[in-house]
Amino acid sequence: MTELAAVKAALKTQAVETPSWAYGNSGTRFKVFAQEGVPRNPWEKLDDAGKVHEFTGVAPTVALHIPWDKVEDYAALSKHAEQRGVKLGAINSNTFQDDDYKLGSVCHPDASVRRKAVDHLLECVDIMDATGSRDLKLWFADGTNYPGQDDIRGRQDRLAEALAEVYARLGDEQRMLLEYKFFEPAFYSTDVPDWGTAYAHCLKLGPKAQVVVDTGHHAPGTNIEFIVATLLREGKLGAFDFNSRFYADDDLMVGSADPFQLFRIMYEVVRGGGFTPEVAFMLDQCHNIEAKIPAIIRSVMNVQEATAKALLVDREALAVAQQTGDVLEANAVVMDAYNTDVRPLLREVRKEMGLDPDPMAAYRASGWASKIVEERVGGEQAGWGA
Ligand code: PSV
Ligand code: MN
Repeated sequence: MTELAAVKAALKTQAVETPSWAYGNSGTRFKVFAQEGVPRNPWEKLDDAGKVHEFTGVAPTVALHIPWDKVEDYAALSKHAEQRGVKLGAINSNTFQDDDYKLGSVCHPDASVRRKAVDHLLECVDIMDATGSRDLKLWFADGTNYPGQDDIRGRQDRLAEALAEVYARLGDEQRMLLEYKFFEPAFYSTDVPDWGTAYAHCLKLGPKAQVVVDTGHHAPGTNIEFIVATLLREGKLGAFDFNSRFYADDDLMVGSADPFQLFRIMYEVVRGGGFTPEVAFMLDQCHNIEAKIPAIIRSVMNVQEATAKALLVDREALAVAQQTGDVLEANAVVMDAYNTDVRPLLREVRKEMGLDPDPMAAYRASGWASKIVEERVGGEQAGWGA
């Protein structure tokens, strides 16, 4: 196989998981702007996710968020997804929206609140059994706002205990993905603030516990690709939550703020052998002011473009330059790949996959946007928190 054929073959295997919550209404703490045609339930979210996959060919799974996507019959939901060409993906837990969780969930000082939180996580594993999902994704809003508010170290013990109970409940093929975030909603201390804390917990738990890198969850200037390289080297990179940020956890379209960073991250993924199904490539975004489905299509395409560029890095030439200390040449090799216009290549890949080469135009021409505006009237639109 020529090198270009190998790059194309790799691109055809790409899988980007889209989040159910990105299809619903969302906003900031100031205002949620409703859009016409937004899904009213998990079934309609899957209808939209099916469209993203239909036009991109590389978004075959959809992450659910419990309880927002709770249904009576998960087998029926899985079937509904499959009829739309997609499958159910990671199950995201929610231990941050009940009054009980004011002082935390699994790290709460009160054992009865911890029990409630752990029971929710166990319920999520039950749902995984029903949906056939591999991954349980955990993000905790736990932390403190004031020095002295709680015992920072004691909270780590409570976290470890809760995670161990859930870990023990996982089936052979199931995994726990632990996500970190450096701040918010707690501002003084956060219980899983960084990759080191997540890694330490996952290491103790065992091989089924893996770290999630949410690209929006780092302080400005953080070298995220270094974290990716390190976690891959340690066999502990389980997943990405892709998005872009300008200031904080902005959850904007991945690749919109800093496509070069996304390329650098994807290069370390490729370099570290992480471009496999063992690493879940998920979006964690919200579309507050832009149309949701095309924004998700655009995001998937941005990931594809960064991946194509990462795959195009001439690694042999790079190794020679690095070995001989040719700093300028090494940097030039990386920049050559980054500066390549990969859009023609991706258009070819799509044609070979039987897709329209321009997913954005194909979606626009499909009439889906006006169909859902016409049909989805009445009922309550899904949104962040519902
Ligand atoms: C909150 O920061 C958050 O965006 C986390 O990144 C989770 O992955 C997501 O919500 C869904 O719970
Ligand atoms: Mn996330």
